[in-house]
Amino acid sequence: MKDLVSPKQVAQAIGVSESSLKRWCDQGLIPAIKTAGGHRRLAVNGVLAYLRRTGHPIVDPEILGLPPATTGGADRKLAGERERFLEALIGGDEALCVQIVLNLYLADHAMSRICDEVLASAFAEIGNRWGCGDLAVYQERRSCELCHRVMHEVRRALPELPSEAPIAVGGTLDGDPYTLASSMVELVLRDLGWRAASLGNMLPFSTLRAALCDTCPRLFWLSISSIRDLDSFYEQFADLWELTQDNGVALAVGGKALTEDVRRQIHYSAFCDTFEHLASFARTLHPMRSANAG
Ligand code: B12
Repeated sequence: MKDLVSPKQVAQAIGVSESSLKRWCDQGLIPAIKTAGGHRRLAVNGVLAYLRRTGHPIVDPEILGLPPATTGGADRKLAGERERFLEALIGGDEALCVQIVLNLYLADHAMSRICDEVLASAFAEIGNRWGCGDLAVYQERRSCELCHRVMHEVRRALPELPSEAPIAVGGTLDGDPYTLASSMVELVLRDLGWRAASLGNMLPFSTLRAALCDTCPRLFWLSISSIRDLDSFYEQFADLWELTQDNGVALAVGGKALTEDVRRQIHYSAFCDTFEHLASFARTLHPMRSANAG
């Protein structure tokens, strides 16, 4: 995806006249900056936000640096794209994966639902096929790498956030190699208007406490798919919880390792089975527009 483009390029990419495009910029519908020479330049993520809001289609995505067949506008159903995404992921077709997710985003599906119903659902199936020996280990690993690259591209497509947007940070604990869920949390929250940043994975509690004090978030998240030592986890988690409470920070947790037994031993603000749960919780802290329901 390109960063900045001219009004003429955008007009060609979406099949409208350059004068209409300039009018939309002047009306503030699409954010534009002016170069030193006085020429307008448009950020591609700002253009995509406009296309998402209005459902306007793209006719020549390559001008914007998007994968071919990124058409936007179309009435795309999540269920219809799930299988296509899974096969593209397993086949290692990165451009097709990016295109599928961007088209769902442009069709105004909430990122929480795209992550739950397309991305996470694909990995559940990859786990099943791997468990049955129907998928080579390299295909599973490549799918993880590819999914991270897809999420990186989609994150660039999301609009800039105002400096007053609430902050959210989080990651995974030391001993937990699962990276996908935390990156998805970042996307889901950014789509809801949060300045969310995943701190990465394998983070010792000491550095999580430091991050919490340094970044002053409104929301802190932990994705917990694997716990190395339960006793030390309970002890350190309790300290982290206390720190969140002292600083007025909400603590949202999720992940397979948080069984009912484990959850009974810890305190948190919200446990989320899905990204939709997280979106509902996040909206109670910071209300935002709701995207397409379907
Ligand atoms: C990818 C993967 C790996 C990769 C991860 C790489 C990476 N970069 O992340 C690697 C190679 C590390 C791996 C290793 C192993 N894996 Co593995 N793995 C998977 C797989 C295919 C996908 C997991 C994933 O990331 N899914 C995508 C995320 C988004 O979905 P999710 O974790 O289900 O999260 C959902 C919710 O929990 C929630 N959520 C999660 N975190 C959070 C956080 C917040 C804040 C919120 C709001 C929500 C939320 O959001 C999601 C909503 O749908 C699963 C299959 C499956 N069914 O889960 C197997 C799976 C989990 N692995 C399994 C196994 C057996 C292993 C290994 C033991 C294999 C081995 N012999 O080495 C090791 C163990 C590693 C360890 N220390 O724990 C089994 C677990 C079986 C069990 N019951 O325990 C599974 C289920 C595969 C299977 N069908 O057998 N694995």
